[in-house]
This record gives sequence, structure tokens and C-alpha cells, in this order.
Amino acid sequence: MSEILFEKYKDYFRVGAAISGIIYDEDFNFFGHKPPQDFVKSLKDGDIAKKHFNLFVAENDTKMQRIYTAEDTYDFSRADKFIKFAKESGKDIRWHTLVWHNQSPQWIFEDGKGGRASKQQLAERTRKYIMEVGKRYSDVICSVDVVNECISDKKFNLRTEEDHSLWQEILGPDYVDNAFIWAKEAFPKSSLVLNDYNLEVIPGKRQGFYELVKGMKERGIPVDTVGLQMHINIEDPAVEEIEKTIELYGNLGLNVIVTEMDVSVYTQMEEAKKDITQEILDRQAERYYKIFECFKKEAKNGILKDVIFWGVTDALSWKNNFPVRGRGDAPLLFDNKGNEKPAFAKLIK
Ligand code: 9MR
Repeated sequence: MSEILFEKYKDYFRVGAAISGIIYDEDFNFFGHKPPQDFVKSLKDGDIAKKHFNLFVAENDTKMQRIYTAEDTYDFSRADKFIKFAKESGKDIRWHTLVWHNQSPQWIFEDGKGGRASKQQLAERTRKYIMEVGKRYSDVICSVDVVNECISDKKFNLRTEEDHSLWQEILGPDYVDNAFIWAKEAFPKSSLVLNDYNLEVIPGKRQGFYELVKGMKERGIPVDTVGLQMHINIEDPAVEEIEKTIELYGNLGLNVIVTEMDVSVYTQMEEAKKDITQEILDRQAERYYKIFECFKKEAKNGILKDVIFWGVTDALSWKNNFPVRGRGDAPLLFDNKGNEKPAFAKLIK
């Protein structure tokens, strides 16, 4: 029996992880602060990532805000560090993400004179950005999140300004199609992904996303893969909902990948901080196991291609501060110290 996670699943799908800059960047800066060196040195995330995962994606360093600093100006320094780390580790590499309403620089939506950018201005900036990123990295990128989180949680159609997105507001609804057409030119060999969250949780959102991606296929837009982020918890949603969601998109002839999986021990947004007991960790293990059984089935059905975790150890998980700052969480397979959790043991058995 293999003790290496990605080897264990090699006949089904790649097993990936999001990599925090703290792992490979000695200048890593977290909201203006350098994390204490003893904390950084104590982290096992780099070694665990190299050992157990065969597909890497940057948690933050390949987002537009980090790169597109001004008109025709690109800062690839941090993206380069990530790509170097992933290449030297011999891993397949994904790009997250090209077009998103978060972590995009404000200036792209402005005309430089105090007003909003014109449609032509934003379209040209977006096209140039996608081409520039492709020129630099397309050879090493196997999969790209072209558009991220474009469906509204409330209205189940394309996000508008009310949902904090200016993309459709300025470019009109065909901005998603255009992003994929440009991405195809920039990344001719990569798989092109439309990525979103809660599709397995909110049936209306699942359907709204379905209509969007179905229309794209009918229009001949080069989308080939649906990305399910899979930020879920130890109770919800039911495995059947996950299975239904994968098959819904699979039946359109699309591949499906799980792009950002974690399984929170909290089931309510506002739940108070609690002790993470053995019982909770065992429940989490069982939950991971059942979901992975479903993933294996969907891989055998020819639909599911990759499963990527949003982080390596619990120490660096974004869930420690979301939705409640400082509450802490334990959503991954390795604990704060890098020890294998019951969930890991269950998945490797
Ligand atoms: O994990 C990322 C966190 O470090 C950033 O502060 C945050 C900013 O929006 O983005 C997190 O990653 C998100 C990903 O890029 C898109 N899907 C949701 C992820 C968790 O918020």
C-alpha cells in the first residue's frame, strides 16, 4: 500500500494543493508583516506538499492584484518564485486565476481621470493581461482558472455591482466568453476552467452556472472544465449533492475538477470557537472518505480529473480566519504541526 497520497489515487485523479507564499518566499509578507522566523521554520508545509501532492497552484501569488500593477506594467516576481518552486519540485502546475472580482487591482476599472474605465479600455487591459501571462507561463501551465466566481449567490446569474463585481457592469455579459477566447490563444495547450463555489450547496446557483456553461458550449466557447471549489464542512452538503453536481456538468461533456477543497469542523457561520476533539476529527475522516469514494466513482465515469486541497496543513488554512477572524479551524489532512490527521489515515488506507 502506498504511503504517498497522490500515488494512492494515481489511477483516478491528480491530488493537488494550494501553496502559500510563506513556503517558498523568504521575503513573504503577510498584510505588511513578516511572520516570525521561528514560526516559518516550524512549518512542515513545503516538505509535505512535495511528498504528497502532484499538482500545485499558488494560493495568492498568481492573482491579478499581485501582477498587474499599472497600465502595461507587470510584476511577475512572486509568480516567478511560485513557478520556480513548483517546477523544481517536479509538479504539474495550475494558474489561479485570470478574471475575478476579488484581488484585481482597482486601477483597471478606472479611466485615470476619476471616472470608470470604458468598455474598450477594460477589454483591452484584460486581453493584454491574459496574453502577457500566457507568453510567460503557458508552456508550464496545464490548467487555468480563466474566470472565477462569476455567478451571484443571490440571483444565480452573472454577478453585478451589487455583488461586488464590475466586470459585467463595464464589459457586458459576454466578458466570460471573451476571457475564454483570449485564454485559448494565450494558453493553447492548457485546460480552461470556469471555477466557482457552493455549486454543490445551493441548487439555484448550480443551475445558473449550468445555464451559463451550457450556453458557452453551444456558442463554441473553448471552456473544457468546470472547477468546483468544494469549501464544505463536516456535515454539509450531502455526498449525493456533490455527486449530482459533478454529473450535471459531466453530462455536458465537460471535465470536472475539485479546485479548493477543505472540510471545516464548523457547520454554522457564527458557531462559537470549540475544542477540536477526537470525535470531530474522526467524523471529518469519515466525511473525507465518503466524498473520496464519490470522487473515485466520478473519475471512473471519466468526468473527474483532479482534486486539489486549499492548503497543506491546518496551520496556514484561510479558514482559521473565515468566516470568524481568529476562531481557528482544522479543515485539511495535516494538523498545525504537520502531523497526519485521521482524515489522512482514512484516505491513504
Ligand atoms: O486563501 C486565500 C486567502 O489567503 C486570501 O486572503 C483570499 C483573498 O480573497 O483568497 C483566498 O483564496 C480564495 C481563492 O482565491 C478563491 N476561492 C476562495 C478562496 C478562499 O477565500
